Amino acid sequence: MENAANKNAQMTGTTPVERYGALSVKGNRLVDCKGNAVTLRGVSTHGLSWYPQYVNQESFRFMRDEWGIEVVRLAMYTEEEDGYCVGDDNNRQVLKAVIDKGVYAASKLGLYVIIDWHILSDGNPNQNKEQSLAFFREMSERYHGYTNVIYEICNEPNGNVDWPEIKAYANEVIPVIRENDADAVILVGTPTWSQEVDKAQADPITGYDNLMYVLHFYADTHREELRSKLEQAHDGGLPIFVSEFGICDASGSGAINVEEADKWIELLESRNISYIIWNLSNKDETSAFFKPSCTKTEDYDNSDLSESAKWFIQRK
Ligand code: IDC
Repeated sequence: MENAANKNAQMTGTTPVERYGALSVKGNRLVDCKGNAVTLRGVSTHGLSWYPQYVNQESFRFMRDEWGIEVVRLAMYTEEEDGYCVGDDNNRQVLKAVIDKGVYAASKLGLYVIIDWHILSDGNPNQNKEQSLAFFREMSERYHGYTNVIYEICNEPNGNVDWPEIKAYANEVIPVIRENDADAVILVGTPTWSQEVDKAQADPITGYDNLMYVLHFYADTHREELRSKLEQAHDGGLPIFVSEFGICDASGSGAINVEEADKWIELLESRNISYIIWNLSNKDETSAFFKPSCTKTEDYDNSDLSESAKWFIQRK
């Protein structure tokens, strides 16, 4: 990461959390504890049930020091692959232990960390709302003292669900988090796989501080049209956080499109919009950071990395 913040970090030896402190939202910007706009750049795990091995302190340390990563997103599927809402209580304990390990590692290293309720095939967040309420109650009780924790309450609403239903869901989950944690940044997904930020901008959630709205893109699928949707919503005052993107197509695989990806990053950087790339795994798909042949979970070499990973490390 050849940007000023990272060079500064290398010179001063400070961590992201030492540099920015407690984050909040001012207007359409994420800001640091001094009120200055901050752009976080980071990586998302794959599903925590699928690829828990990448959630470890040495992996995070390497990514912070060698790649300049400032935030890690812990993607916990709710339905797919032993998701939180489909397995038994033992499965839920296992997943929470991975989250705990991730939050602890990030905190030791001064990284920001996102706890992501990763709805996907369960496109309507209300489908597992009771479990979500219980989960975020527990998470916010546990981590309210951690200034580096960010909550993402619904990855990608999709299918037969529109903004009013998502908003109603958010209006139940947010107060549960706020009972324990008055200030943490909370990310809210938007309709159509977190693309319709225009709908949130037209009818934002009121009564709470430090909310941001999520936009996701996969650069070979989502191009100018989605960029202009982002620009309009952002110009209209909506605080936006790109908590997941890929430079391949929306399947998470296929050819990577560097030209479109560069246009996206230029736009995000120009507006101080934070962005997190999908995904930390060695799955045989182009969005995965590691080649299938790489089984390391720390101390990565350049030759272990996919084209997506190499692009990101250079570009961000
Ligand atoms: C993909 C994974 C893939 C997995 C699939 C289904 O890359 O290995 O089999 O999910 O669980 C999203 C989702 C994210 C998807 C990703 C790529 O948030 O879970 O991951 N994607 O399809 N939204 C748009 C794309």
